[in-house]
Amino acid sequence: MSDPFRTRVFSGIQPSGGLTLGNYLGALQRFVTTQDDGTETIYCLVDLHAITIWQDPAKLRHATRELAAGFIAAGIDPQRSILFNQSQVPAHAELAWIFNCVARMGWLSRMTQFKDKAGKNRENASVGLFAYPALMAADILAYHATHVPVGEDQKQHLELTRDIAIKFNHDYEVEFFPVVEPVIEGAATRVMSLRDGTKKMSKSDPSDMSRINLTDDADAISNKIRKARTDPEPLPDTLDALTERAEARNLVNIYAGLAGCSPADVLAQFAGQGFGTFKPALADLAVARLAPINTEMTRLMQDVDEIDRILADGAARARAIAAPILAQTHEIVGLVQRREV
Ligand code: AQP
Repeated sequence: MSDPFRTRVFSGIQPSGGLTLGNYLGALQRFVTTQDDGTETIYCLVDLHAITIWQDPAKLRHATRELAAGFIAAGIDPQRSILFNQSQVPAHAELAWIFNCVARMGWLSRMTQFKDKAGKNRENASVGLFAYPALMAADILAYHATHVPVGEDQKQHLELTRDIAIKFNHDYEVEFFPVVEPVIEGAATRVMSLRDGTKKMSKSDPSDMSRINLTDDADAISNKIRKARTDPEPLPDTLDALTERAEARNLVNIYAGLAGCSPADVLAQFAGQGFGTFKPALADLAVARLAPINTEMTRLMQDVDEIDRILADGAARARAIAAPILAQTHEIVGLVQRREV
């Protein structure tokens, strides 16, 4: 298909807890550089996704505002980017319904995130958790977004977004929805738990020691890095030698992500040194990068009305883009709409 769509970046993060270092390195840090490149950027706090697993209402409201504060503290400018929470723009849920009718049960059944989050008791998982990727496709395609920066874990969902766009275009004989490009880049596209190098660092992991939160203070960050699981060997001088050392590899990748260099550069600097040297260096770097964000988040959270005003303004701008795309979708599908007379 020819590419008639202008470059527009969309991405989101769930307010299902506080921001982690994984969210920061895998997503947020890159959201800022994309905005600063001058690309049109739309960033969404995906609260409708968060409730696919039960959330305490007061905590959800707090987490949504804190997430907005985290975006702004990390460098998202709500004038240059559109920043809003998903539930304020009805087009997401409306388009998701249409995509529920395009996506196939078999496609959704293969999603590893559903399998992981539903666990053994799938019969008891919410229908929303199963349909999550169709809502994610709607988030993106409601804006005709062309590029989606995400961490490695979202790759499969983005492939499904592409499949939905292709099937919709095919079934209705149109070239209406763009086939989006995932943007998975950088040294830390998959930050792992500090307690288990085979598990993703996650905001909903029951162990707080498994992750660094953007709200952690300097002491907490240093303590978590000091206690991070590692092995007794010194750091090697090649990446290949880290293949079987998941925890060591993770800390090297985190260092590279925070320093803006490659894991090979990190090894060039620290090869032959043990974790007694490397961990304090990593802790200093993490504190230097994250403490200013933490301070700014705390300041922003003192004016919740201002955060709500920013989200309402972003939502109005988002609705203005999504509404005509949804109306055209209705027209293509054959849903009769009220006409102006
Ligand atoms: N560990 C990670 N490493 C790199 N990137 C990550 N992302 C999440 N965890 C890591 C990226 O952050 C963005 C937002 O993710 P999300 O909040 O929508 O959902 P998630 O991927 O399910 O993140 P969490 O922290 O694991 O949340 P919970 O625990 O609620 O499921 C995405 O771009 C994601 O790739």
